[in-house]
Amino acid sequence: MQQSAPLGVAVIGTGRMGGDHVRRIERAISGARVAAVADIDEDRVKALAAGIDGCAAYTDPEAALADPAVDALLVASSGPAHEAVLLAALERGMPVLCEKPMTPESSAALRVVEAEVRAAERFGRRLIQVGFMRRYDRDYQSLKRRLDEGRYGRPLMLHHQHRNPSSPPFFTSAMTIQDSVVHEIDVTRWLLDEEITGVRVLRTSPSSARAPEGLTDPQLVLFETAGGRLVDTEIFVNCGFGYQVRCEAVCESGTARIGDDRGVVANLPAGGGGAGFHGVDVVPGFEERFEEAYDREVQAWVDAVRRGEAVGPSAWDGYAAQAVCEAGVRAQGLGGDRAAVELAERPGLYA
Ligand code: ISE
Repeated sequence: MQQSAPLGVAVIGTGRMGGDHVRRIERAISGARVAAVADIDEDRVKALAAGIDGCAAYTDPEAALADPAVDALLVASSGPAHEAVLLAALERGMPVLCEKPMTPESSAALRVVEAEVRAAERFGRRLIQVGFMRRYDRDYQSLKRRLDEGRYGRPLMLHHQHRNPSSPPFFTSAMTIQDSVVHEIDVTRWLLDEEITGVRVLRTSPSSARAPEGLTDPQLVLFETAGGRLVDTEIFVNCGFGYQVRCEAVCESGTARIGDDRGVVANLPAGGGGAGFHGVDVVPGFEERFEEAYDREVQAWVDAVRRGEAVGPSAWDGYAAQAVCEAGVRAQGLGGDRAAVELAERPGLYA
């Protein structure tokens, strides 16, 4: 049954992504309001709450959960902080939209899956949606539709390119897998509808001079899937020129590619002699590239929660992605050798 009052959402973690979600719920989402915000940075959280009618500020996420005006959580704090808040929410039967990675370690993700299975026995449904927002992007959705329709025949390979203009100062080589390639991991599992069974990572030698000391960049991450398909991802988090995400499916009777048909197609005069340049604009960051997908993701979550349902990427998807990440991080140390993905048995809740 549809809830009539707007859904009171507590946003946990109000940094770059959390702040963006607060603005999104306030300006672009119907049927929900920001009832509380929580962040360890007290000044930031108080300043944010002061600008929103009826919004409480907390430094302790669990205090936000206990606020009677809060019906649901949007978790955007740092990955290692997710497990505690997810377990507390499951204990209360509170629906959550949790930013990726659900938890950085697959053991923690599996604990969340197990707690959700127990909670589902009490509350009758799944409660967690993981923020793999590319599934809400129009281009990815239309690629998925075409592959599902079999328009090009059986998919055999995927080629992904994932480029960021620069990496934040705290970024590590492991985070290139856990924080960046995790999107390609989810998209691969979703587009091909099967699990990833092995990962290899190859690197250039040396890394790009743009990469900070100690960060391996770019890397080529190769997946094999349960059905024997091959997937490669170029991850380049200091490419310097902008934010670019592409995906090409190579199928038995054709190929389909997304990631170039957005923005303005430009012609530029020749730089120094000879031919001009013809190409498309490249957006500066992921907020611009995926703005609409974030809106659709959060709206789908709000609508489902108000109907008393759970939709979208599940805690199982969050766990499976982290298990692949773990193999990926191991593979980074194997000089191109294969690291097997270890996956627990999928509980019936996620069939
Ligand atoms: C960031 O957290 C994202 O989710 C972006 O989509 C990705 O491109 C970036 O590499 C991540 O750090």
